[in-house]
Amino acid sequence: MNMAQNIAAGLDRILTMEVVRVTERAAVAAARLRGRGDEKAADQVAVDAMRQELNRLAIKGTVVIGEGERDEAPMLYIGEEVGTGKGPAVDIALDPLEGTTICAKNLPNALAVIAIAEKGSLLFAPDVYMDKIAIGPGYPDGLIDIDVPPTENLARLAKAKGVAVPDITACILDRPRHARLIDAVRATGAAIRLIGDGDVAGVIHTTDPDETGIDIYLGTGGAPEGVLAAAALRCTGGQMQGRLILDTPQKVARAEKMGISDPKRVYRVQDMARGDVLFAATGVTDGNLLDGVKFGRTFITTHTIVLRSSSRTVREIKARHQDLDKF
Ligand code: VTB
Repeated sequence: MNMAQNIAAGLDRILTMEVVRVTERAAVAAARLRGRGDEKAADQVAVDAMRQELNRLAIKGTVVIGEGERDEAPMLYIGEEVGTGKGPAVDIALDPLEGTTICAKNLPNALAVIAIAEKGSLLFAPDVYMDKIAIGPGYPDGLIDIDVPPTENLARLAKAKGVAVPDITACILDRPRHARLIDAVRATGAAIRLIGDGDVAGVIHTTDPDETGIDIYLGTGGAPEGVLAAAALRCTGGQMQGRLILDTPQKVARAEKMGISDPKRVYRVQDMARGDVLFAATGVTDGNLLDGVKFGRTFITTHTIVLRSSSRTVREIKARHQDLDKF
């Protein structure tokens, strides 16, 4: 494919650079409220900041994964139109502050996150739980399977990596609902990185185990977070499977209204994020892959990762912001 075709086929590549400002700005706003114990306030400033910057982008964007339904979220609600309106029609999944509690407690891996994709190419997921399993790139397709026991997935992964199971580290959200999963993983001798929140980061961490120390993500978290993580994996490579937990008739009905006819369907990365996808995340607090925002006396630094599926380029952007008034 030559470059002209490449551009015609996907998103305008200028967006790859432009999108950085969106997560940077949200991250800086949230970081000002790090460690203040006020999750709501941190989330609110991140939402405001992200929305302002998003509305400067030359796109005709629709939020497909956002802060919630219109009646519960005044800003960045599902269905909200964002951008200048003069530009390509795109779908947007976002989380201005992924890990509000992490930010409020000033713990690692809070992120400002966005994914922009060609219209119609992101899974329109209801805000329910999703069972998830993910590993990084470089393994044969189908190595992991959400329908086999975690011990089997760990054994398969260890074998493919050429290590013993106790050399594998799994990332799991620290929740009572994961007690049995945690016991099962521990019984194999594998290590667990228990995280308080932030499973978008947890999944992304599997893509670079040498850096993060995490080989596999297991457990249930939010479905919207699942789609965001899948968007990242579409760009970096890696495998993920997710299944919505639709355990009440109401949830099944809600999902059906969003176009989901098979409540038990297993979604792979490419089912959750198709077409050309851009993904950006800026660290709010220090983390395994990204540094948090640093407030210097005369400048602010931010650390962002920007990914694009069609070129599979991974960019890290460390920015020094000297015009402090812009935030
Ligand atoms: C995860 C995590 C989020 O929600 O998806 C989790 O990534 C799942 O919900 O940061 P519960 O908190 O109910 O377990 C968050 O913790 C918060 O959105």
